[in-house]
Amino acid sequence: MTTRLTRVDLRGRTPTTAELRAALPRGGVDVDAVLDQVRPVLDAVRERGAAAALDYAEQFDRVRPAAVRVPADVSRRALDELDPDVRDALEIAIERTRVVHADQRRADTRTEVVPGGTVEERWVPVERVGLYVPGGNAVYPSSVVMNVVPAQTAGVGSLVVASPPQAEFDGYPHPTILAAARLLGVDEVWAVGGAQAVALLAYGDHGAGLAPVDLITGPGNIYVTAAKRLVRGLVGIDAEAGPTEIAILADATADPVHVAADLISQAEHDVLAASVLVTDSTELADAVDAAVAAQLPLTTHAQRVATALAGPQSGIVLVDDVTQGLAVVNAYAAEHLEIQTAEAGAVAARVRSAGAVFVGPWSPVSLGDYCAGSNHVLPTAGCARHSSGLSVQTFLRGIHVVTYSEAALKDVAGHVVALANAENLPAHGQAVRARFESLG
Ligand code: HSO
Ligand code: ZN
Repeated sequence: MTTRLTRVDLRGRTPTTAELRAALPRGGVDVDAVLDQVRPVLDAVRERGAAAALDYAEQFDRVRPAAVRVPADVSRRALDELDPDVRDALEIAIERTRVVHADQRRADTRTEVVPGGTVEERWVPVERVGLYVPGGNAVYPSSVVMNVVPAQTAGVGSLVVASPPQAEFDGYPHPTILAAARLLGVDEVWAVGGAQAVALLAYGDHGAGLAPVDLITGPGNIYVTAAKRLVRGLVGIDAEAGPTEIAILADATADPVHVAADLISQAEHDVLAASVLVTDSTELADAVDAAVAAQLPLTTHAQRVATALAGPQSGIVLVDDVTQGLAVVNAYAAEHLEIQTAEAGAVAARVRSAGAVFVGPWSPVSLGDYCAGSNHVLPTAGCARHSSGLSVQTFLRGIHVVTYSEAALKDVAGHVVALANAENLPAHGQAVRARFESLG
């Protein structure tokens, strides 16, 4: 198992942002490449609903649940039998996540543009949301929390969770997922995964009692992502989640053992996960390499981690100083960015692009994955340049409500007509004029 991370040396160079992006380690999954495989799955589920989804589960995963909708007593039993320590931890995670997300709720606004002319912005929750919770390498009850809490805080009235059926649990999703959903008060859970789950949520199945949703959130594998891309428009989607990423901006003050542990922690998700250290200290870089080598054999998923760390998406970037390091991490726009430098708070304040920032030696990404109160569904693959993680806002729509009086309309009528004529849309102007012409 080789563990020395690939190095990119930017010292003494002043690359542009575009050059930086090209030089930095970054993986990527080719979602386009599987679209043709996913399309027939969507078509089949649109035509045959849950029955088709069951057939795909059997074909792809060799599992067929007795019922696609998880019966209430199965979920109840999952919560009753949940390890008490896990239950306590989930309750803490839920509580903290609720506190943070409650503060995100936007207030409606009402602006008096002119006397007699107002524009309100009303924030209205999405009616029905489908939350996808992946199976695969790990079981993610924490992702149930991170999806459900902001949706509930936004006031979403109807929530449905979909998660892949598991052969060892009678074809139902992992009991910890069921327990988490129940703890959060979500009682509609469907044992369906992959592209067929996204299709079923988007199209619904009247006969099976599954109403279509308006928005689908939650990460998944490449097929789930491809399916989300294909149903986008018919339904909303949160984002296209790629493999997880951690970038750490660290200087000589950082503890290499902590840095190594954090790089390893996110590499544990996936062989395609990205772990990137950006530092101005070659001593730290060497010490992190050594610490990774020491810790790797002791970690449970050593092979998966080693593959992720050796991949082209992971590495150590050497920079002249923290200022150049900031340019690098801003260009990279990591899903998670740790700042382990002197004056970490001041350095963090200069970050412009990251899904979430973890400041100082006592704020590892794993804290944010579970119990910080922040959300762990975050933009990957550089999307933090233009997008945010999941929040209450994801589940709200802003509606402008326009109310003008006769006098206020009359006052601005000439300007509406002028712009309508400039766009060669005179009927637009006439719609205003007609109101005053009829009055003489
Ligand atoms: N780091 C992952 C979230 C997660 N970690 C769930 C553990 N469980 C993506 O932000
Ligand atoms: Zn994680």
